[in-house]
Amino acid sequence: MGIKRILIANRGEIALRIHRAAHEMGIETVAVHSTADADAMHVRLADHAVCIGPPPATDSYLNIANIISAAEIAQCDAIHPGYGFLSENAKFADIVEAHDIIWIGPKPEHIRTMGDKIEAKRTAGALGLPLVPGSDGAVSDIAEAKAIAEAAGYPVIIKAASGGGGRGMKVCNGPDQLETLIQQAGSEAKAAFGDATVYIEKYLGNPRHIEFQVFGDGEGNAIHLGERDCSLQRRHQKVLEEAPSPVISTEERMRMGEVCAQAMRDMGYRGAGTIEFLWENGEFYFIEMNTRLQVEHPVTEAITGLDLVREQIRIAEGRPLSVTQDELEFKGHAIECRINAEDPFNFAPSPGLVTYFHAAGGMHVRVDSGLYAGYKIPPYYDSMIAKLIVYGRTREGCIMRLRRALEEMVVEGVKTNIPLHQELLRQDDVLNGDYSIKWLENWLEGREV
Ligand code: MV4
Repeated sequence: MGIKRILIANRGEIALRIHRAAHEMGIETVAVHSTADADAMHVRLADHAVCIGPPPATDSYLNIANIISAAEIAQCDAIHPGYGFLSENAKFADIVEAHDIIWIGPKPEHIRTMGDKIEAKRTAGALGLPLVPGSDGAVSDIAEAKAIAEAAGYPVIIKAASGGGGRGMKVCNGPDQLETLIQQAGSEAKAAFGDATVYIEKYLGNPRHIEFQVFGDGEGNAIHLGERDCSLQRRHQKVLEEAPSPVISTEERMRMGEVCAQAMRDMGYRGAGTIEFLWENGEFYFIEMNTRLQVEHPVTEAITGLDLVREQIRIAEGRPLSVTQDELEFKGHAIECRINAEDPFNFAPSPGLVTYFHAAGGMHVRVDSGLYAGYKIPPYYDSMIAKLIVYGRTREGCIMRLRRALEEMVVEGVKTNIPLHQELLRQDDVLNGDYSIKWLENWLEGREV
């Protein structure tokens, strides 16, 4: 079924990204915005705009009734949720479909399954993905927990079933602390997510975060688009991502990518997905699956040449995947720097008036951003104001071009983390691709300011 008008249930650069794919397909767009975003670029570019509430996201970008009303009033036949906000809310996906509006996303049942980390792990295991050793489901009984931890081997990590994104995790070094930490993790999970369910895994000490991009048509066909390495993180916020991973060989990519794609075929998965692994000593361990488009999807676009948002829209229209696995080629190297309005040393948010903005340009340089001179960055939302995505034939060439692009980029009026990226790209470990999920925080601790 051909989509004619999409409501974009998001803001910032991802709202622009969706608008661009839609317009290139001849599809109209409707922006929604809070009162704080009336002057935002996503509102200016869209064909129509609807105000959905006051600045706090709970009253606007998370307000399901207002968004559905906006879609009905503006006669939209589809909704794209972007990332964050309502993108992984299965109830929202159900409501959208119940209103006979096309949900540009995975089947609600799959969003629900992957939202419960225990269900996600059980499903992934049944589909043949390699798991981190640990409990087969929730732990409640302490004797059972001790046996599981003993079998997995200490240290172990206690995670919340409703968690994700690193919240509510506890590392346990031996049996003496296990009971206390399980109780702590459970009550913190109850307070944060309304669900005290926890599970146990062997704690991996120094892994990399490697994720595979997948796409399914919902009818049993699926492909993988290779991996991204997202190990450079601070407090579970990714700072720089790259594709391909510097540590994965072509053979490993094809083998693991095919395991992921086959799992998606067996599920009948629909739309874009990301299968997250921890990687240590040459082994992959599934941790979570994200049932949405990710912030870092452009590095995959750069090395495959595929427009992932266009692909999402096509699938939502019931059309087949536009490429077969055999037609896909992974070519060259891409790196994304997340540009945040924040202090580059203490990471304090720096909202306010942008007095001057000059985006980088030139060959193989992409800037996804709604920033402009005179724009006032509101304090209510996350601090990411731009993504700089650079492509090169080789990783070395990509890094040289990225350094050049960062030199060109000018943002005045607010502080940004551009100087942090410039410093990062002078570190030998980063240049050599020799980093794990611990690297960035360790380096920041010893950094001279
Ligand atoms: C782990 C782990 C070590 N061992 N699981 C953090 C976010 C959530 N998605 C999973 N996380 C982790 N799970 C086991 N068994 C370490 C982390 C972790 C992490 C993972 C990916 C990227 C950055 C991280 C930073 C700290 C901890």
